[in-house]
Amino acid sequence: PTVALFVSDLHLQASLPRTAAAFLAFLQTHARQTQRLYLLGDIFEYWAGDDDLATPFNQQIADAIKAVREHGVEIFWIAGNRDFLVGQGFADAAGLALLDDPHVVTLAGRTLALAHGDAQCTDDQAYMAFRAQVRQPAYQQQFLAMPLAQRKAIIEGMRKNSQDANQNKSYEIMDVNAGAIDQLFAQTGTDTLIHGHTHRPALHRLDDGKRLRYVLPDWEYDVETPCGGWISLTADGALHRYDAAGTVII
Ligand code: OKV
Ligand code: MN
Repeated sequence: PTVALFVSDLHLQASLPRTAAAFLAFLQTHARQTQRLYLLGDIFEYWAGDDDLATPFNQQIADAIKAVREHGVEIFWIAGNRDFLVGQGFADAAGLALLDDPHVVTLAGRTLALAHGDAQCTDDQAYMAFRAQVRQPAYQQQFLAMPLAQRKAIIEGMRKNSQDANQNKSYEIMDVNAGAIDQLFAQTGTDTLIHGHTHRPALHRLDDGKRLRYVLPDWEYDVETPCGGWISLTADGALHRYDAAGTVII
């Protein structure tokens, strides 16, 4: 059994059933053979509030995660930029623990910094402003006080606007900023970082290999060439990247 598995950016939604099926299959197999499962953000395409557990699709995902917890696996969650409204209601329903971003943990003798990755995309100033606003407790309180249907309509409207806006953004500004990554290493006192968000899966060796930045893949199975995968930490302290087929990449 592995010590920990890390996944992110599944973007689960009822309209993409193959991706959901791939995640449910992952929960039935690989996720049960690890001590800890870390869900590092954007597991859902968006989250409108914990009362959206009333939607059968969302409840099904929560139930499937909870079943893994009941199998003995400890499960941890860092919010993404789409599902940051997940609260204690969902955490209880799914049997998982909410973590701050970034989170530092030592496992198998290895100290890791874990993050979603959006907070390091500092070149996208419009996004950083939006992020600062929607992460405010007062904003969230006001938002969550609205009826669920209205919240969903607002998010759908933002999604449409952002799809139009992102077409005009360069590929570069939607990646992490090197200085923000340096700052994260300095602030956490770590030399290994795992994050997602950018959809550019990779292992970056920085400072002559002194520092490692692992980037998780997004999951897309409702397309001709599916993508996905995860990172594992084994008892010897080794990190490995796996692709959608469960084949080790490195
Ligand atoms: C995704 C990005 C927009 C980058 C909003 C509650 C709020 C969810 C949301 C709205 C926005 C995600 C879900 C989107 C990614 C952008 C802009 C740049 C760099 C709320 C819950 F605010 F109403 F409370 N959102 N969207 N960006 O349009 O898909 O990642 S999004
Ligand atoms: Mn993201």
